[in-house]
Order: sequence, then structure tokens, then C-alpha cells
Amino acid sequence: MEELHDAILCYLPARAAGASPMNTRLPDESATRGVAVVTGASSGIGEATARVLAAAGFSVVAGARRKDRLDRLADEIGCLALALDVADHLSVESFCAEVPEVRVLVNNAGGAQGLDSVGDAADSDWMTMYESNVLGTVRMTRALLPKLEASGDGHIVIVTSIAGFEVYPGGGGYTAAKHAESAVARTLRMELLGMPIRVTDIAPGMVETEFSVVRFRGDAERARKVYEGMQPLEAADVADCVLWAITRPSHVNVDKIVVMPRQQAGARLVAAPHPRERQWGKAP
Ligand code: 8X3
Repeated sequence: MEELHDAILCYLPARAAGASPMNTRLPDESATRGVAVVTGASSGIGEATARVLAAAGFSVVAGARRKDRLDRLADEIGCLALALDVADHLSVESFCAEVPEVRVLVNNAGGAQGLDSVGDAADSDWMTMYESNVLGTVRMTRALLPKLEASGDGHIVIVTSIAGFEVYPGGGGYTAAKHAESAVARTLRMELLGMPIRVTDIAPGMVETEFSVVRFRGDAERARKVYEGMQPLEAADVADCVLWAITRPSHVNVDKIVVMPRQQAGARLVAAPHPRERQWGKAP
């Protein structure tokens, strides 16, 4: 525990500031932007966010289930890697106990499972989506709230989706979970009013990550087709939004960012190669 504490407070800032071999001295603590926890950091938006925040001078604590990937990321960018499964309250508790202070929490872990209609819904898929997207965000936020407040300038970022305010056939479980997660963000904004904690909901559209591969249970070819003929966002585009939101002056709360590819105008409307409605439902 003590070693980890030292790692965050002393070792991390030196490397997270983009330290080159020529720049490995421990930095002046005040020169860093504070500790940022990023969940789901082993890939996609979470990994990109960890990279961007570390490069910007944050001391990043990266959490995810896939510790081997996190460890590689830690070697590269100098973040602290801790195993975390936001769907498991014991994992959340032990992760948060290892983090002595936090200024920014990026709730990114989540995802979609399947494209079944409500009539064919599998309880296990819906439970998985609620656990990771909704309860995961609630657990992490609840556990770190005292430390965010103690920082004097806390910031909670919740990476939701345009599925937080749109629906589409086959997306019932995912859109319901993202609507709920978005509701959590709006509720927190009200509940924390008057406290030194900002709340930002970042709602991306199509981002080419492992999102669709996971949704289609490993079917990479089906996942590839989702983005065929159009240019989706990259994970780094969303990470840029996170960085922008958390580097505004302290009195500025960016409530919500909706970000989509130029070729997307809604969950179901994509220009690829000609304007078309995305076909999510079953073939007739
Ligand atoms: C996923 C957004 O547009 O790919 O969160 O359905 S979209």
C-alpha cells in the first residue's frame, strides 16, 4: 500500500509528464495536474484517454480487467496499472483503497452485448450491460467521491454514448443502460451542486474500437462492416474531448459533449457511401 502511494505521488508524475530518458527526475508536485483515474483503460477510449492525460501532465491510475495489457500501457506512458472489474464491488473497493487521492475520475468502462430485440432479450446480456455501464459508474463514483471532494477541484467524467438519448431496434439493453448512465450523470450534476466537483457527460457516436467486436461476441468481420464505407471516430478523438473538458478553468462545467463522425447524424443515420439508415434489426 505504501509503495503504491509513493508510486502515485512521486514516481508517476515524472513519467506521466511525457518523461524522456533525459527527463526522469521527480517533478515538482505542484507542476502536475493531479491524479486521474481512468476505468476500462486496457483498450479503446479508456486507453486513449490514459495516454492523452498522461501526456498532458496528469498522474494516471489506469484500471481494467486485462492487467497484462494495462501493464504494457504502464510501461509505455508511466501510469499506474491496477486490476479493476467495475462489475465487481469488491474489486472496486480494493482498487479505490489503493488510490490515496484523486482529482479526476473518468468512468469509461462499459459496452454493449448483442443486438437482440426486447422480445428475445437474454437476462445475462442485460445484466452485464447494467453492471458495467450503470452500476460500474455508480460504484466508482460513490467510492471516490470523498477523495474527489477533498481535492478541492474534483471532476467526474462519464463516457456515455448517443445511445444515452437515442434508441434503435436491437439496442434495447444497451440504450436502456446508456440512458440510465446518462441519468446518473445529470443526477450527480444536481446533487453535487455547491461542491467543488464538476460533472461532464461525453456522448460519442461511432468510434472504431473493440466495441462492436465485443457486441458481436468476437465476430470481427461483422464488427468491421459496421464502419464500412465511412470514417468513424478514433478513440483519441474522444480522449481529446475528455482532456478539453477537464482542462477548462475550474469555474467552467462542461455539462455534455455529443461527438460523432461527420458522416453520422444519429444512431441510425450514416452517410456511407450514400445516406442510409443503419440496419440494426433482423432481416425480413
Ligand atoms: C455506440 C454509439 O453510434 O455506434 O455507443 O451506436 S453507435
